[in-house]
Amino acid sequence: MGYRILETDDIPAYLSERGHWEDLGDIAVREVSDGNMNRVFLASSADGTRSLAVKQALPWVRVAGPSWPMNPDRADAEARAYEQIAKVAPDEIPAVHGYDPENYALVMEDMSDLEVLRTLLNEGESYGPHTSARIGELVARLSFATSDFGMPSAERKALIAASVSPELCKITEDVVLSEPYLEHEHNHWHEGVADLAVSFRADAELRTEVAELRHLFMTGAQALLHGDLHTGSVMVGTRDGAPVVRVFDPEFSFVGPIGFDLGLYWANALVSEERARALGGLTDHADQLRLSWQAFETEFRRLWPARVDTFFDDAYLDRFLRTVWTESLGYAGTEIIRRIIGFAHLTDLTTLENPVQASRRALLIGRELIVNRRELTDVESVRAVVQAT
Ligand code: SR1
Ligand code: MG
Repeated sequence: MGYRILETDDIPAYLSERGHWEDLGDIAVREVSDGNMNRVFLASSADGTRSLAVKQALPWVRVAGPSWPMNPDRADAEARAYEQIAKVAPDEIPAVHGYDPENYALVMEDMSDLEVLRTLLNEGESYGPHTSARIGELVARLSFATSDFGMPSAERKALIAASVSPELCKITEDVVLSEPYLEHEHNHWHEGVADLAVSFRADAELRTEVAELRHLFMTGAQALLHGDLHTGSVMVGTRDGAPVVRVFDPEFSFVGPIGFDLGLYWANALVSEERARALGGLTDHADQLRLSWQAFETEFRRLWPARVDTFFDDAYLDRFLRTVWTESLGYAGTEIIRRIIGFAHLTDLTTLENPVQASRRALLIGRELIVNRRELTDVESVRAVVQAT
């Protein structure tokens, strides 16, 4: 039949054809698309006992429309990433009930009982003690298992080849790692930060550091990444009295530098902190970089002795983790900056009545994280940057 773009009314028959739903008299569907790229539908039975999510990749960037074409095979990357993450952190991703490569559609667990982390934070809620630790642990498990430390060399070469994702990587290379530092039609910003946008474009030191991070993103095939691990890619809540953290939307997944995932998470935490500061509602924001890094490092070190060979010894582990830390800070800086003067902005700031002070602070913190990342050797030094800004 070929690729067809699904509308709300198509979902019942689609789920039935794919063997996911029997009683077509008892299904209600609504579209809940929210991200920049794809469409998402929720199907549920009248009594609420059954529900499923259908996510389909469109042949364009959803928020831009057909004027920005995009290969829908990014859904293949997402399905592959879920398969890999399921091997090491099955409880931290949604259950995938089926992938339809002809229609680039995933049928998944309905997570509408959970909340998007960004939404909660924007409402003034705290992270709680589990969220960032679970994120750090997930990144450690996925990155260790798909690195040369945790996977046989030939298997890893096959993973790298299977995970090549040129179009999605190009988006990141452009909208995250170059356009904000160039004149580009995608860029926009609040007039209150216009001077910083101009000065960042003329900032030779900053541009050279971003060039290094961009080049590493293009060449540093360390491990399979989520690829877009911001607070809008995380859902949190409670089920049966236990905290639940689910990471979703890994369509930007590819084999890249481990620090990219941590860096994106940290950037979004830091921007959220600036929102909370602007509103006078700071909660546990200042703890999140530490909690996620400690969990990442602890888990990576725990996994290490099981797989280490005589060449990758403990001294090399220390060196490797220091490098991941430094690169994570750099990527955090690029993510902050692109979310304020690039294409895709954050509701953390755009929904503030007056976003100028928070945006300016975030931009300056972002620049510091990039330019001085090698000197910021621990969590306290990063906190000192935030406090000194
Ligand atoms: C054109 S897409 C811009 C952004 O949306 C996605 O969610 C990624 O963050 C990407 O960089
Ligand atoms: Mg997304």
